[in-house]
Amino acid sequence: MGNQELYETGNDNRRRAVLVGARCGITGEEEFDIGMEELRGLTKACDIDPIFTVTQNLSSEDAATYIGSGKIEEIKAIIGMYDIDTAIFNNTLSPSQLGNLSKALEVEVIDRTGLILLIFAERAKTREARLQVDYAQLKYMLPRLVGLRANLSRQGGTGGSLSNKGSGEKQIELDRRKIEKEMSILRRELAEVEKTRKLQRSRRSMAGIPLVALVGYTNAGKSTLMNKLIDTCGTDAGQKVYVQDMLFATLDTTVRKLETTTGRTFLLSDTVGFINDLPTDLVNAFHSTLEEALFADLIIEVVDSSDENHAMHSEVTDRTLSQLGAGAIPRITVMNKAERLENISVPVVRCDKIYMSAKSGIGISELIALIEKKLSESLHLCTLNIPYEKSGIESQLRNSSQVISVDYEEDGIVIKAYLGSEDYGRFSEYME
Ligand SMILES: Nc1nc2c(ncn2[C@@H]2O[C@H](COP(=O)(O)OP(=O)(O)OP(=O)(O)O)[C@@H](O)[C@H]2O)c(=O)[nH]1
Ligand SMILES: [Mg+2]
Repeated sequence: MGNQELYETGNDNRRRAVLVGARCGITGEEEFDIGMEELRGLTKACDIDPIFTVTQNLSSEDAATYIGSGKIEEIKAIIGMYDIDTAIFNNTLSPSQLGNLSKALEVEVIDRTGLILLIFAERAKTREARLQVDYAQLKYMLPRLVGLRANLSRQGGTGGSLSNKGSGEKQIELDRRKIEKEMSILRRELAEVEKTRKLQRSRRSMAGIPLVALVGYTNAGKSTLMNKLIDTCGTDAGQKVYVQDMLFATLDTTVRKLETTTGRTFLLSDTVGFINDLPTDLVNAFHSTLEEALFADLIIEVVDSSDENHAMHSEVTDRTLSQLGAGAIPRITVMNKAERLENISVPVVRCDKIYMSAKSGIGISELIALIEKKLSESLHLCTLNIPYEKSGIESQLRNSSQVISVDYEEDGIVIKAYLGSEDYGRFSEYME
């Protein structure tokens, strides 16, 4: 059983791919279709033209080649007919399946994990992201050296495969031991970078400025919203982030300081988006980047409300946040791109959910009001009266809270400040 679909004739200069998906056992039909559509998006994000798609229903996967021998012949015919140079599988292939398929199909074979790694390798810019991607690539390559080498020799060392791109180009010639050595060096460097990130984080929390983290499915509009918020209340003009209609436009974490018209300051972070079936190795590799959400005082979940699969996207976001241990952090849900919805005239605020349009800026002031409201729920605006003999508390508060005003009165120092829960408990005896 199965079917085929021709997409487009493709661009002459780009690589041309046949996309292959096998629906095995429990996967529902709808979920499978969404997965295949996403694979197309990932392929394009990698600058490869998806020319043809082949799908198949399987009761169980073939241990040697995942799909059966009949299907292999069918795909080989398509490859010949449409001048295709790459076969991209939506399934995760075992090292031997990858090697066998590469031999049988006589084109480069990439699976979903390999494809996401290629995109990440292309986009990673900061040192931390580069180290994380390099590490994940080596880990992926290690058990697949034979299959990947077959890919490489076929291409004569040119093209844009995992096996010969960026760090991969050198690594494929190295033997297993060399790769392992490289991985241990990267692990050490990553540990250093993570230490720096932790230090930055603790400095930020010492400064008492709350952190608001943008999270959500890839392409939902997080970076667009970040830029709109920077436009509206940024303290450093001109420091915009990258926006693109493609999956995984953002891989690095950016943090900006914002100040609202009412004088509330907060830090806003934009980071890598989530996707269904994000390979575990990548979640692990990007843990320190994704962890940014874990230390947030408030999470803004950005959803592309115009995407018919937005409910599934939200589920994935929820699941990923819980896995990271960030499930209980207060949250605002931004139903973005809502100008595309017919039955809603933006903006609409419903409790902690807002229907808005980050691109046009409609709803931005309502969102800022919502952020201020949620932040003040987690922070307490207090007036404290500190006796002069305890004046050390003033500098403690300046370090750990957001101080609004300080007045030196006759009977003590009167301080107005937003206190986090910890300080709120610690200094409650001085509250008026
Ligand atoms: N129609 C419409 N498009 C939007 C809106 N917000 C963002 N977009 C578009 O959606 C696409 C993705 O936007 P990004 O801001 O890059 O999305 P992201 O969530 O940062 O994506 P990744 O970094 O890839 O995870 C871009 O083409 C934006 O122009 C909106 O409110 N309405
Ligand atoms: Mg982005």
